[in-house]
Amino acid sequence: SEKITVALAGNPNAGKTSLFNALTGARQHVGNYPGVTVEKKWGHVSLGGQEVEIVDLPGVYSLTAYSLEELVARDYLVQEKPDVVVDVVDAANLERNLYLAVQLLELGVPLVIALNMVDVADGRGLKIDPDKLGRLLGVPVVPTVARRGKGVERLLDEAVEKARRQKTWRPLELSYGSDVDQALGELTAKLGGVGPALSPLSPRWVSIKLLENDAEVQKQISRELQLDGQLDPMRHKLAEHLRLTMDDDPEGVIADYRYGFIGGIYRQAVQETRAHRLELS
Ligand code: GDP
Ligand code: K
Ligand code: MG
Repeated sequence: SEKITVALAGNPNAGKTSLFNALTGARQHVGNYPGVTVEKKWGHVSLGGQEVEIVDLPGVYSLTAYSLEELVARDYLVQEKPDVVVDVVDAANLERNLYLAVQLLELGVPLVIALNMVDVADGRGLKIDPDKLGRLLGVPVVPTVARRGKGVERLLDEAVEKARRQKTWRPLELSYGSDVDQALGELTAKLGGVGPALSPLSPRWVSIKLLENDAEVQKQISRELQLDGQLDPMRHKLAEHLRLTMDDDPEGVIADYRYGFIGGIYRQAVQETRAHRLELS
């Protein structure tokens, strides 16, 4: 069978490198991503004759183009199209860490979540139901303690299984409220005709990035498609409307809806025990 590539994504300090080490042992390589001084680490592991390559992506909070790390991580996903992404989330800071998970779901990559640091979360009185979390997010969630190698075998099994099962990207479509959704609809319709040129990105994802004022995607669109003149008025109209009605910009509104989605899931999948509430008070 062909080699399967697994990319490890996650916030800084979520435990990516610990997981990478637990998975690959000594079979590691270090280099740089093309053209930038961001370190790239990759390694190999064999699973019942299946060769698996594991890539440790730079730690990021988001998939916007605000930092070099975010851009490198995003470009790697879009250009190299790993067979599956494992998002390493810090269970003790779950809500904040799920912001990246939601963006990976919106991008549509085949995804598995490593619910890492469950020992720390337990110690703080956070009871997280991994199966419920997985059902609500629509992806497998595997509890791990990367530092001690706990859960790592099952995680690798789930990742390989996911890579075999999901061969195409399936973007999660969230609502960002009626104003943004309407502008998204208009932009997506304009971009729809050039869909194949954007692959593996969906026209809707590109539209979201344009509304988020993503300079890299804007550059790419104006370089590869002759559409700038048609898209700018739509973006500006929405920005002006949101400024007047909500005193906010499209990025802010979109982020709020993402956090709303996350909050709903968190309340259903996580029980903050009395011990946790006492620790916070
Ligand atoms: P990265 O920034 O995502 O690569 O995170 P690291 O792998 O460097 O981990 C950050 C810190 O958390 C290190 O001190 C690790 O030893 C520790 N760590 C990683 N995973 C776990 C875990 O599951 N439980 C605990 N208690 N500590 C962990
Ligand atoms: K670190
Ligand atoms: Mg690291």
